[in-house]
Amino acid sequence: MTSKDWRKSVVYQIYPKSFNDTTGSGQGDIRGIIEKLDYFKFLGVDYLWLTPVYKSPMNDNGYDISDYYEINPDFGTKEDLKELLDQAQDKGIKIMMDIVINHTSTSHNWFVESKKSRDNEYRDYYIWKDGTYDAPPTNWESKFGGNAWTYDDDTNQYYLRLFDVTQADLNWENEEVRRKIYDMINYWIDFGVDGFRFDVINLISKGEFKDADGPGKEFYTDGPKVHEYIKELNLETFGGKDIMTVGEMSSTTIEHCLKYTRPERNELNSVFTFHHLKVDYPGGEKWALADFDFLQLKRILMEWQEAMDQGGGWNAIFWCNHDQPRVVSRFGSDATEEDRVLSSKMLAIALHGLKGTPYIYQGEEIGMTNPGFTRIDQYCDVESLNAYTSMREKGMSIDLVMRILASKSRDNSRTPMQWNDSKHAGFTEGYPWIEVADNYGTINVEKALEDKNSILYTYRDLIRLRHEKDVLTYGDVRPHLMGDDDLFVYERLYEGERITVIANFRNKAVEYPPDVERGGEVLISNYDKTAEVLRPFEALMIYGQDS
Ligand code: TEU
Repeated sequence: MTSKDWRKSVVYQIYPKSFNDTTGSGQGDIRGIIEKLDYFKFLGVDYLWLTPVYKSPMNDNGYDISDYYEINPDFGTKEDLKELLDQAQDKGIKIMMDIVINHTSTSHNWFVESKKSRDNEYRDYYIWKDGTYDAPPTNWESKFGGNAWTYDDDTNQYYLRLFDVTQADLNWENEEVRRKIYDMINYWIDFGVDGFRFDVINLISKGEFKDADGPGKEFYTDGPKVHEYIKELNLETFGGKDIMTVGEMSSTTIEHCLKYTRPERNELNSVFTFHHLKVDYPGGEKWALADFDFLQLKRILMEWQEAMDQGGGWNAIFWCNHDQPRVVSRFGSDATEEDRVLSSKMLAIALHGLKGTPYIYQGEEIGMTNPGFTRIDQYCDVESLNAYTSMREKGMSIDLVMRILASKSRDNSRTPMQWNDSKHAGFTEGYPWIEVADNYGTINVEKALEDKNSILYTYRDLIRLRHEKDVLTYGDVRPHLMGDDDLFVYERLYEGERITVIANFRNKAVEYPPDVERGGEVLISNYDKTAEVLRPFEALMIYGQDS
């Protein structure tokens, strides 16, 4: 594939720790990914994105990097990574690395030095500010709960950490920091990687350090110099090279995302945004139970589709990642086996017709579900454990807190990949670092491969269609029936071709919408034949001419 065609790619996200263990350690490793390359070849994906595999104390599962140039021995060696790149390349698959440059681990040598004294040469690599023992520099909240500043006894100052206490924010104002980051990225480009996912890249430019009315996001989200920094990053590293980039954008706006992705601005190829994944946060609160708001979901997805399309930007499109619960348990239904299969396929069809780069999160292609943990000792994620403590401190009952975690925790998508029905789902011969969901006897890759009607084959067909039909890549987006409570309907239009996507999000029969053109060939569906009405969770993609 030439660099010109990157827009036709489909990406598969791997969470290496939970993917495939070849050593019996209970944690997945790079050789485990190599072992499964034929599986990706079968699926037909173009890129694999690996969440961080660098040296790390793993307090946030690798998003706390202590050495950007080393591989965490739990995952293997640099030679393993090289072998993965080579073998993947032989099969026509490219590798994207995760780059975490908003912060480092506090075990990173830069921070260890920085913390030694106020006049240490690395002091200014991080954001140190004065405060008093009980009054931090500002009242900003950490994304993982509590105040965003941590007091250091030795030097009597606070350092900023928007995430965990062990994830200190880098000072991007410091040119030397930026230079070292660019050198590191160039090292990985020379190493042979084909793309990058930039972690929370829109948080790197901090503005004023003032108290906020809310959590303080406005002081560092899409901050004053963010575009300047990203342009510099582009120019100094991947710009002009055959490297695909996606920026993870926290609480961003369409206006900024157009700037991040318009090709002529030389920033990034594409963006992950999350507004559509907050439609089950009542009053903006993640740690609460609520049905998802279907009309809001459609509104947000279509607003981004249209604005990015018309403005010449580019979205990454996705239902799930390692920070989100499983989509079938969230926007579909896992109540019965039939519901799970139908609604997983429906969600896949609804998403893969959209404009942008589709991302598939490991296990989504076989319809993996939330594991339904019921005890706090089953959870590992730092955010979930903090949320547990804070909810309990507020006086919420254990029962309610456990139900909220079972629906919202990031660990929902971090349970081991379900390969077959043998012990621990074939993920490890040791003892898994986090429990395997107990439905692995029914939901696993081996079973899915044997059944041509499985969810896996729907994903495979959707990936093939993305490669075959230019209209899916380049077509304009035309939403329909935005006020309909049950159906998600849109068209894609390109050079006289039309694809219509109709998805029934409800577990009940619904009339076909009379005004939607549905003549043409059914490219893909989750039912054998069409009927007079749309059956429960029915979804189809229809291909025709645009008159
Ligand atoms: O996530 C950034 C982020 O803000 C989230 O999606 C976050 O997990 C969520 O808001 C919590 O509710 C990225 C990574 O994807 C995540 O795994 C890391 O923990 C985080 O950055 C810090 O590096």
